[in-house]
Amino acid sequence: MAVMSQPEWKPSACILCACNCGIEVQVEDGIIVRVKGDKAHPASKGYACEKAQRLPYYQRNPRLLAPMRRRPDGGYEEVGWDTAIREVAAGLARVRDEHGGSSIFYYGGGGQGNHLGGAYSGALRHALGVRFSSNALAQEKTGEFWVDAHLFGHMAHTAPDFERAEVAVFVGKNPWMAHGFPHARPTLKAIAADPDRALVVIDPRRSETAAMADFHLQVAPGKDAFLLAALLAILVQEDLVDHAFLESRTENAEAVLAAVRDVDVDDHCRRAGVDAELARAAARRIGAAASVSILEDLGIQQAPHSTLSSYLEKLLWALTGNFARPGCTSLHTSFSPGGLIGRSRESRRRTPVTGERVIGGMFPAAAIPDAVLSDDPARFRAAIVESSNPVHSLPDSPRMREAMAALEFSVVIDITMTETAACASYVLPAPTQFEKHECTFFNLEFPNNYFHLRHPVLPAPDGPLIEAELHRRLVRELGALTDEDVAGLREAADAGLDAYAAAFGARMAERPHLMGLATVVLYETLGPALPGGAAAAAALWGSAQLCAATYPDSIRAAGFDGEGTALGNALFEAALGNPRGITFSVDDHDASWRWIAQHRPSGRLDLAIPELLDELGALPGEPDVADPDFPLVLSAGERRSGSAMTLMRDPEWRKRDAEGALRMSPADAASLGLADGDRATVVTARGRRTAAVEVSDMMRAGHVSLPNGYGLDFNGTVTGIAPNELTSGDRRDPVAGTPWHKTVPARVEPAR
Ligand SMILES: Nc1nc2c(c(=O)[nH]1)N[C@H]1C(S)=C(S)[C@@H](COP(=O)(O)OP(=O)(O)OC[C@H]3O[C@@H](n4cnc5c(=O)[nH]c(N)nc54)[C@H](O)[C@@H]3O)O[C@H]1N2
Ligand SMILES: Nc1nc2c(c(=O)[nH]1)N[C@H]1C(S)=C(S)[C@@H](COP(=O)(O)OP(=O)(O)OC[C@H]3O[C@@H](n4cnc5c(=O)[nH]c(N)nc54)[C@H](O)[C@@H]3O)O[C@H]1N2
Ligand code: SF4
Ligand SMILES: [Mo]
Repeated sequence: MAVMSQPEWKPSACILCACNCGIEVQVEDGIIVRVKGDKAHPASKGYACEKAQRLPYYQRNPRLLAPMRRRPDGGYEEVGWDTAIREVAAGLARVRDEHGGSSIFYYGGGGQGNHLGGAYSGALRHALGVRFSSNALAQEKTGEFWVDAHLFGHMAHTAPDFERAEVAVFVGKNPWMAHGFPHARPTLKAIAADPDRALVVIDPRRSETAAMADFHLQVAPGKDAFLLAALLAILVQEDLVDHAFLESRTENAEAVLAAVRDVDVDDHCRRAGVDAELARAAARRIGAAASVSILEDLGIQQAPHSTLSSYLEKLLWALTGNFARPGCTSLHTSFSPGGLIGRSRESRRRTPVTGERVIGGMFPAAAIPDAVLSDDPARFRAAIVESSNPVHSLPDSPRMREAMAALEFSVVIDITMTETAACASYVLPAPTQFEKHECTFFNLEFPNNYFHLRHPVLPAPDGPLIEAELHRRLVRELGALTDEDVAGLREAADAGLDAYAAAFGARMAERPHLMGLATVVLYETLGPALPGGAAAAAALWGSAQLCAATYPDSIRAAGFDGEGTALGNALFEAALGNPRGITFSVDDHDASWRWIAQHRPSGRLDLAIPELLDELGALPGEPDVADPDFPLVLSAGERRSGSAMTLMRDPEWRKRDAEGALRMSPADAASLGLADGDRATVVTARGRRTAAVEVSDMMRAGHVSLPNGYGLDFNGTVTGIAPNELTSGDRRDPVAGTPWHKTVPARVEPAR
């Protein structure tokens, strides 16, 4: 017999973190057997971390193959699609008719599960008059977005440039484990190995990244605002600020300088638990560098003063002029302006019931249970959840389950029976990200930016429906879209994209109410004309047009020709024709200034945010409260090599740390009489859970940690601790509502 030939390598992507690396997979007997980085991907160029190797476990999650309807006894029964669509549409319509569209909330739509499907949910939301939507970003990044919106005059997003930065600063971020910027590990190694460059890490834990650092500022958990204020004060007091930059490129710098000039550095460092001389040395290194890039993440975004800390982090690069130059922070383009990230405006709306800010159109996620479990007539009464697992990922899982139970109607769209699905009235199954056309919407890079339309690498099983089709059917069932609305558009699509663009534009002008249903209109009319069964890619035509209208010069610089809709068509065709991804925009370092000038007449950064400067000024008066019942700080949800949100349910995917150990310092272990491998119970105001102890030099005394993404049900068995059984939603940021998962007051008791 001839030597068996290897199955072909098929291009796809890993979206387990925001890097969205290009990968290649080999499929045997319907199973993904091998995964490697795709050298032909324009951004990742072959890079992929070990987590991508575990993606076969995602594909092997227990699957839902038919819609599920909850029975009165709490169990589920399979129903046919016609029944499911009819009853889900009727259930949602009933709540809307009785209480209005604002009583239905939408959660999810894409993140680490999939990206493209959520684009179609906009049409369903429009058909129902849904006013409040949210997703995981509203429990991590909204405070940062709000600060950026102020600095830049619009809700822009920034990209660091660690590959070229002389000094790299990570604030509450562990890129060795969590990645979050391209080629993270080789880049960290290169910086650490170069005596002319420096790595500064602010983390209470000696994380894998901190262990490589030149300056590890081992801050007391939750005290970053004190430390960041001290670093800024050192820069101002020692005159290490970039006066020319402040003079020519910013407004209201004086208010900021005045606010930080008087900060008592020694006292703030003491409160932050960091040696003041080490802080001074780090600030001097930042002040002296030719280029500095800074990245913040959950360590400050899910801790007290989170929005203030984001602001102070940004002032570090702003006061030192490390912006819009090689090696520094820049703004970047987006393939989906107005999508998940990159909404252009801050919403002026407030949440019902609690009256909190809705930032970037996103309802503060931690406030969802409050908005359900209330007598307020404006409360939420129904939910649509898509590719997200809020019962597991929002603070206070017990209360979130209570909220789900209190809803009059709920529907979950997922590939598997999640903790959230198990609370819903209906569950609608979708194929996995490898069984359909998918894409990467985390286009976060600069000066080149990338987009990847992923082609299916496996056939979808019978039963599940792609999200586009599912939303289309619901929209049709609701009667929001008629045959007359779309008449002739299908034929126009067959005549080519130019003809389609003209016909689509004319129809929208004639019937403006269709704009809100645009993605489903595209799917129904342009979708069938797309090659290779790529109907689900139709919504991307809209993204490509919006992208071309927003960044025409950047797109032309990437090699696309045309004006207006022709440029958008060229971009769309390139995306369709390149299953390994495209470079869709190329910019120079002045681009950030041009984008700022589009939103702010002065063309400058506005540095002063009065509300946050007030919060900064009040720091010294903040009492250090210690609750004797809960003397430790629990970081609930650390990224380890065995965390991947709730994307892989079979615990076997973790080769080590299968249960997710409770990490604690040798000092705490000694005082509690615990040794490595002993079992201990973590107790918080919300709950108690038991785990094995890992005594670790990584931990600071008083700080204990549990990993994220554990505690999942797999065929009836739960392995490890679901972190949000221990957290509470009322501990959240006053500006953005981001919950303080990283600093949960806790105690640990030896378990027998
Ligand atoms: N392996 C893996 N990688 C992932 C993910 C995953 O599930 N698994 N998820 C992805 C997602 S969705 C995200 S948002 C990112 C998150 O990426 P990161 O934010 O980097 O991940 P975390 O480990 O949650 O938190 C980062 C660090 O914050 C530190 N920290 C805890 N408390 C404090 C504090 O009070 N102050 C400071 N300064 N630091 C503190 C922790 O010790 C930790 O090292 O990771 C992405 N990458
Ligand atoms: N305590 C604590 N809580 C946290 C965090 C923490 O550090 N600590 N981190 C927070 C952060 S940063 C994040 S990003 C969130 C993440 O929280 P979520 O977004 O709620 O969680 P995921 O597990 O990413 O949910 C993805 C869902 O998509 C489903 N899915 C996978 N593929 C598809 C598909 O193709 N179609 C559909 N429709 N569904 C699909 C998966 O089965 C899964 O249910 O968690 C947050 N929660
Ligand atoms: S860096 Fe992120 S996107 Fe790339 S392979 Fe690792 S987890 Fe996947
Ligand atoms: Mo996240």
